[in-house]
Parts: sequence; structure tokens; C-alpha cells
Amino acid sequence: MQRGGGCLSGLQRTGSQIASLYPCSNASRQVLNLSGFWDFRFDPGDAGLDAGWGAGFAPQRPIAVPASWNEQFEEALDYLGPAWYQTRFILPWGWSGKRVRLRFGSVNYLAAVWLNGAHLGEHEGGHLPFEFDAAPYLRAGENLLVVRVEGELAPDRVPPGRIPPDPRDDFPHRNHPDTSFDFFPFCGIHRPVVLYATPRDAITDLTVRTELEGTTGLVRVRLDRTPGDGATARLSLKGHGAEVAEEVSLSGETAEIELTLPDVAPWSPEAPNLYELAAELSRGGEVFDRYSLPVGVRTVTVEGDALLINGEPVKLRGFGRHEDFPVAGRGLVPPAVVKDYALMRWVGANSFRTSHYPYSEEAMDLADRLGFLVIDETPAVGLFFAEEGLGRRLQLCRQYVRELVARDKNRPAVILWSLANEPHSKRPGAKEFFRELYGLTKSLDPTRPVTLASMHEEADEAFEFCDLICLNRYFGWYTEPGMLEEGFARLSEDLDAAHARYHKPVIVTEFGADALPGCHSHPPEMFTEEYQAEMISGYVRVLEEKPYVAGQHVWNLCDFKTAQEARRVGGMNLKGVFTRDRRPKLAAHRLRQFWNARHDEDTRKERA
Ligand code: GCB
Repeated sequence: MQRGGGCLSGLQRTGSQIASLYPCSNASRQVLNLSGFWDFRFDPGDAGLDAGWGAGFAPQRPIAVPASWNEQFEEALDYLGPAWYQTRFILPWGWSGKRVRLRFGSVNYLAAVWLNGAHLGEHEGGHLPFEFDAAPYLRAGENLLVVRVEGELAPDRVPPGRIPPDPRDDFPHRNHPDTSFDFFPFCGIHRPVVLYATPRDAITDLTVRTELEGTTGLVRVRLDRTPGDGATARLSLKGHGAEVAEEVSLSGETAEIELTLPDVAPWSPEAPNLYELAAELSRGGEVFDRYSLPVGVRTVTVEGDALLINGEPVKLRGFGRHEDFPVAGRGLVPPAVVKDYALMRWVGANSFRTSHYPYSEEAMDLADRLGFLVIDETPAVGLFFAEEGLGRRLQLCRQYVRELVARDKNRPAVILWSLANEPHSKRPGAKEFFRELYGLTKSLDPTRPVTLASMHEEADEAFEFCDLICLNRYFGWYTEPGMLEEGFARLSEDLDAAHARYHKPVIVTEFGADALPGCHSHPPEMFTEEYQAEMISGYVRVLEEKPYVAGQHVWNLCDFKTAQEARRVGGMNLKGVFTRDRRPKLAAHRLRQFWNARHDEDTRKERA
């Protein structure tokens, strides 16, 4: 299929707004989920804008929302847009006069949105939510929502693609589609689209920060609301046999309230205790808006060589992962979310990194409930620092940090922000770039350590702006191929050197080997299940010996789809310890032996 150019220059650029609180239904709020089968059409000649498809178009075929389009239609695997979606819905009874917002969980990569022919605006970047004020454009009865999606790869986008080859490189690395990263650039509406109604006078945000003082939990909450007349804000925390509440009168748009929980039940991976925080706004004794949020009381700190949760050192054991599932692509598949947590539990993992972009809010909710520790990563993967387009890439990264922190700031499971994966940060511009992103992240959330994952063996200037350092390592695979013992020795030396250079805790955020399921050899050879199992076991042994290593994340939980290239059999990265359809390879069993003491302990607790 031919590719379209994809430029929205003909449109007035009106931005979307940052989305924070996940929409909910209660006595003052309602949600209309628009997931389902929408009308769809490809637009390879990019004719839709001039033809006015924003006001509605002649449908070509149905498509499932949420899901990527690439695996739903066989001729569209590597088609990256533009494409058009539309759906009709009836405005629920009683919504006129309310504050109504249209919220997208994730559209990859560029979304332009029309409601009843009016252009609401655009959003750039996948994996993060955005929303629009829909109220002025809604009609009683039937409404038409149209979305144009475009996912072309370009050097000034993040993540970037189609990067001009370096003329000094005499054997340039080629892949198709031409990504700067190693996962398939799936396109489409990937997470639920909802319309939600609140009163006009409404709570717009809650920011929760927790501290522990001995056995007492302190919960500081900032409440934001729409501009309005004076009101009373009441906050209560309930759970684990306790209920505490505070009230303040509110004349402006924010209130700061502190709640104290004596004998708190802290949140931890072993006991992911959650309290229900209920916020209410009232006037004259009548409650007119309310919102509830699960809250886990816990602290995260870095001290010397250790990462501490609630003052206790923790060692992360887990995986880098992908949102990737047959047919749905990068679209939300709730049963796969449940399954992946079950597989991680089965292996004995306590953590994962949202490599290489933020995962769905639905998946993050489960991490909070199940007690997984999460390194929450922005979509900044494959960054390069050539001058051209650098300003734009920085602007996008800043936007992603703001959107990510707004979305996930209240989650106890999120213990670290990761600013990027494997930036090509040896260029001079990289240092200032990360100084700025680190400063921004700390200003938005001073409570969590900040990091990024690097592939560099020599000094990485970007680590100057990290509270702990994350290394991706493939000795015995990309280097020392077929020579496991040499690989383990280099790993050991490399880690000691990195620790001596930075004096910060180290997390090895990637290590692993491709294994074709069912391919065996003795002695172990590359691409066999034995080689993968031996390599992972050898790494775990080295990592367990280093006191400053605060975490080990195997790459990857499951095999995943990627761009086609000579190293990737069948367009797949086969470093999963489970297959793409979630069957274990030898390495999964081997890891379980290493990590299962923890798993058995968890199972005993669950059964008790
Ligand atoms: C890496 C990247 C990851 C790749 C992996 C690999 O360093 O961070 O995205 O998939 O290596 O398998 O090559």
C-alpha cells in the first residue's frame, strides 16, 4: 500500500489538554465508553482533509477500537497512515448543561479530532491520554465523532524514525519500517475513547504525596477545581480499619489538605495496602461533586547504593516488556494484561519497566493493586542529538514528561521515572537536553527518583542527571557472540566500572538473548532455548553478587513484533522468556527457580 504524506498544515492548530484523573461514574459523574466497531478508511493519497472528511466520510470497512490497525487488515501491516475513524453516539439523557470532556487513552501517533464537523484539535505522541472540551459541540440525539490518525516516522518526532544515515557508516543498519527503535510502530486508537460528564463546578485534579513517620502515615493532598463560587472541600481516607477526614473552605481554585493515619498499613510489594481517598465539594451542605482514588502510603528514596521502599532496601527482579499482542497490536487487551501479571508472579518477579513508553492506565491500576514496582518510562526511545529537529524533540519530551506525571503521579506502584531509553547521548547537545528534562520532572514531582536507561559502556553524560543508573547489557550476545563465559566476565567488570564512576545504585534494565521456541542444542548455541536460559542464569548469578545492583530486569517478558531486518527472524524480537502467545520457554522455568522463593511466599500469603 502506498504511503500518504500526512500534514495538517491546512488546519488551525488547536491543542488538546492534559488529562489527569481517570474518568469515573458516581453520583455526580458519568462515563460513556465509545469502544466498539467504528467506521474506518485508509487515506494513502491524503485526500481526506481537503475533501472535508472531518465532517464525516463514506466508510470503507469496520475496525475495532481500541486496537492497532496493522494486524487487523493484512494489506496494512506496514501502512502508517493517514487513516480515518468515525463513530456515532447518542448523548446520554441529562448531560446537557454539564461539563463534558472527550478523552482518548492513547492514539499513535498524531490524532486530529472533529465532533459534529467542528475541529476540536490535535494531539501528538502515542501512549498518553489527552482530552478536549466537548460540551460546546454536542447535540441532543445523535453525534458524529471523526478522528484522523497518522503514524509516519520522521526525524523530528519522538520516537524518531527515518533518521538520515550517517555517511561514515559503511554498513548501515536498515530496517522496515524505518524506525530508530526495536518494536513495531503500530498505529491506531490504542486505548479506550470515553466521553465523561461532571458538574460545571468540578474537581479537576488531585495530587497525593505520602510520607511515613514511624507508624504514622501522612497524606498530603492538593485539590484543584474549576473556577467557581466558594465551596467546602472534604477529604476522607478509609481502609484497614481506619477512617479519617478533614474539611476546608475553598475560595480559590486549589486547596491543600493533610490527613494523618495513625497505625498506617503502608503500601509495599508484599502488602499492597490501598486506602480509598474520597474528595467532595459541597455548598450549603449539599455535595455537588465527588471523586475517589486508591492511595498507597509509601516512600521511595535512594541512599548510598540502595533503593529503599518505606526505608527498607529493595532489589527489583522483573522484566522489560511491551504492549504487544497478536491481532490487537498495541491496543489494550485486558485479558493479556491480567495474564502478564500472572506470568510475572509465577516466575517470581516483583517489578517491570514500561519499556519504551507509558502503559495503559488500566494496566497501571492493576500494578497498584497487585504490588508490582514500576519504572515508568516516557516514549523517548531512540533519541538522537543532531541539531536539526532537536528543539522540537525536546519540546515533545517536555510535553511527555508533563503528561506522564499528570497521569501517574498518584500511583504507589510507580517508584521511578525513566526519561528515555538508550539515547544516543554522546553528542554535546545531550547534556543540556537531559539537564532540562530532569529539572522539569523534579519540579513536577520531587518525591520520586529519576533515571534513564543507557547502552553506553563509557561515561554517559546524561547520568549526571539521574538519581540511579540503569544499564542495558548484552555481553555474550551482540558482543562475545556464542561466548557466554567471556560475556559474564565482561559484565562483571563493566558493572564495577560503572559503579566506581557514578557511585549510584545500578539497575540492569535489560539483558537477554533471542531464542526460537522449540530450537535446542547441547552445548548451548545462539538462538536456542538452552543458550537463552544459560545466558540469563549467568547474568542473574553475577548481578546477585553485586551489593550495589538494585535491580535486574530481563529483556523481555514475551516475544514481540518489530520491524523487519536481518537480525529479526519473522519480524520478531525473540528475547521473550515467554512466546508472543504467552507459552514459557526454558528460560522462564530457569528464572522461576532463581526467583521462586519469593513466588512461593506470595502464593502462601494469597491462599492464607
Ligand atoms: C536494546 C533496546 C531494546 C531492544 C533490545 C534488543 O538495547 O533497548 O529496545 O529490543 O536492545 O533486543 O536488541
